Order: sequence, then C-alpha cells, then structure tokens
Amino acid sequence: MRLKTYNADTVQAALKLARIELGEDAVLIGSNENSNSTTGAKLRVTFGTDFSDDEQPTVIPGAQSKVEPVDVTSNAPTVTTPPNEQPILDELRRLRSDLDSIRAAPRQVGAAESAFTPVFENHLIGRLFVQLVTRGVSPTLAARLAAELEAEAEPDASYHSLLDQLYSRVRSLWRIRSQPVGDAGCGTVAVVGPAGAGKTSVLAKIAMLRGVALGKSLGFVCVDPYRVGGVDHLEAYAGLMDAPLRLVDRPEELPTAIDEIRSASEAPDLLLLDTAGYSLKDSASQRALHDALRHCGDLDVHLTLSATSRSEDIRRGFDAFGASADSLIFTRLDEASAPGALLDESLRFGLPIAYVTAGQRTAHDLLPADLDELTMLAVGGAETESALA
Ligand SMILES: Nc1nc2c(ncn2[C@@H]2O[C@H](COP(=O)(O)OP(=O)(O)O)[C@@H](O)[C@H]2O)c(=O)[nH]1
Ligand SMILES: [Mg+2]
Repeated sequence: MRLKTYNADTVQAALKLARIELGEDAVLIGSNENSNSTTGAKLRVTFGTDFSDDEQPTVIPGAQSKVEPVDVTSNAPTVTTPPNEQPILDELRRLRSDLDSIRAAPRQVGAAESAFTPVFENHLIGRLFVQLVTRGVSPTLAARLAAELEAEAEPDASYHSLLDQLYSRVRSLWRIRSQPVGDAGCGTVAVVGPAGAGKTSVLAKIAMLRGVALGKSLGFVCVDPYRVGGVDHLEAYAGLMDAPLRLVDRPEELPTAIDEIRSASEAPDLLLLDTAGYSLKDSASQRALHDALRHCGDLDVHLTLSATSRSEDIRRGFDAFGASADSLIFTRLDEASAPGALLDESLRFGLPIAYVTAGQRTAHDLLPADLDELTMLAVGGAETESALA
C-alpha cells in the first residue's frame, strides 16, 4: 500500500489530484485541520492505494507523514488540469459511492493528538483498517469490515477486543474445503493454473501426503501441448515415488488416456494429473483443456495460484482456469508480502481453499487450509499494534 497526503481546502480538491496520481483505487484514509500550512490550505487529506506487493506504507496513523504533503489550494503552485474534466467528474461520482459504502464521511474530531483524523470515529478501528490494508486486504473490503466493526463495537472497546471481533468477522468470510483431497488416497486429482504457479510441486506434495503416506499406489499423467512446461520435474518425482508417468501431447487425447489408465489391470489407486505449458494469453489452449477435463469422468481439480502474484494476475489466472476447478490452492505463502489479498480473491472466486503451500520442500509445506491460520494471515497479530502505536 502507498499513502499520500495533500494540503487542500476541500477533500474533493485533494481527491481530484489523488485519483489522477494514485489511480482510481485511491481511498480516503483521513483528513485533519491543517494548522501549519504555509499556503493557507485548510486541510491535510490522506489517501491510500494498493501498489505492488512489496511496497510498504509510507505513513501510518499516529505518525507524522514523512512525505511532504502536496498543495492543491489556489495559493499553491499550479496543478495541471487535464483537458477533459469528465474523467474527474466520474471519479468524484465514484468517490461519493465509495464514501456511502464505507459510511465514512470525513469527521473533525476534537483533540487530535495524531497527525491524522481517522475516517472512523473510533481511532482504534482506524488502526485496524490500516492493519488490514497493510496485510494486503483491499481498502474497499478493509473499509467494509471496519465499518461493520464500528457499527457493533462498544465505544470504549479495547484494541484487543476489537481485534477479536475483527478476527471473528474475517474468519467467517473464508470458505475452506471440508472433504479431503484424494478421497482416502483414491480417485484422480488434477492441478490447473498459470505456468510457474507451483502446480507440479503441489501435485508431488499431494502424491506424498495422500498417496505414499497412505500406502496407496500412484500414477501420474501430464498433458503438455508445447513440451515446455518442465516435465523433467514430474519425471523426477514419479521416478522417486516409483510410479508410472504418462505424457499426453494434446488435451483432446486426455480422456482416452485417463480411461486407459483407470481400466488397466494395475490401475493406480491415486492418479495425479499435471497440466503444463498453458499460457495465460492462450485462450484457445485453455478452452481445449477445459473441454478435455469435462470428459475425464470424476476429477478433483485444483486451481493453483501463487500468493506472490499481483491481484490482477491472480484474477487472470482464475478467469483462464477457474471454470474447471473444484477448489483453490494458494502457493508461495512463505514469500507473499501481502497475503491479505487472498481474502479478496477467494471471496471473489467463491471456490473453497483446499491447501496453501509455504515452501519448496516436498510434502511438509503443503498445509490443509485452516480458518484460523488464514485469518491470521489476513489480519496479522496483535503485535502489529505496537508497530502502529
Ligand atoms: N518459495 C516457494 N516456492 C515454491 C512454492 N511452491 C512452488 N515453488 C517453486 O516455484 C517454482 C515453480 O513451481 P512448479 O511446481 O514447477 O510450477 P508449475 O509451472 O506451475 O508446475 C519451483 O521452483 C518451485 O520449487 C512455495 O510454496 N514456496
Ligand atoms: Mg509444472
């Protein structure tokens, strides 16, 4: 997340520039009276926006901004106005609906010891809002959660009791998968998703936990139309587990290949299907894969997405492969700097989360989705309090 503060006479004037500079996701964080303005601007107005995963906020409530506020008053140096005002009017309309939705018109609170007036009347809730956004939850969802919290919280609730309430709310939002993957080590488990998302690694981990560990026989299939997807890894895993691997060139051949494996006299208990070489841009191949999977009988298909990807890429991954999937697996939690974004994504997709992975070691880093752990990822612990104090 990135925060930026503007000196302005009105919130709207500051917004005009914030939406141009920070983009349409810019969300009002707070405003306060500007007692030290050299240009006579009445307000200091702060906006936040999502940027790349590894960006950290430059300003937090209770701390003086390290960034010089930008002046947008009439006394300030000229701000270039775009030739066409229409986009700005549209932005203003969007702001109004944002503000309605988060029930948070800027309020002047009395003795403001902090540099910012929180949008939320209860400043502890404002801190929890920032805590969520810092964890990667979108400002829109964070504002909704904070507004719900504000509506139900006792006015004198402590930070810890508010945090508990927030935990309960966030915990109730996740959907996790209830039935185990690979029913008692049987059936066919497939992984789909963008190249590099961790599909082959996930499949090997599932093979270990749901096959080898249960004493089941295994078989692997890989469909890779371009033979660029790193089949070597899968070959190595299959060799290690002493399991046969069948390579299939085209998705159209997949139903027959799977049928043959299943009906062979030594059919494996657990069949693991890897899909490789599918680019996010190649919608024809994605469609062919989707059609083929529909004709493969009983399949348990997992959409594998990297938690380190930008939200936009995660969404593209879902658009490309989500239609075939029964559940989600988020990989690379160990490297994700803003894991709270997964809350937004999983809500948007509506699929249950089966597993997360948090490392490259086979098996040990495949963790069944757990409501408390996912909630902790999105909300963070109470220790964040001291960082914000
Ligand atoms: N740090 C980390 N690396 C992972 C994780 N899962 C997979 N990887 C690595 O990501 C890379 C791509 O994984 P791979 O399974 O080949 O992706 P695929 O192209 O979707 O099959 C490999 O180097 C994996 O070791 C994870 O949870 N954490
Ligand atoms: Mg692979």
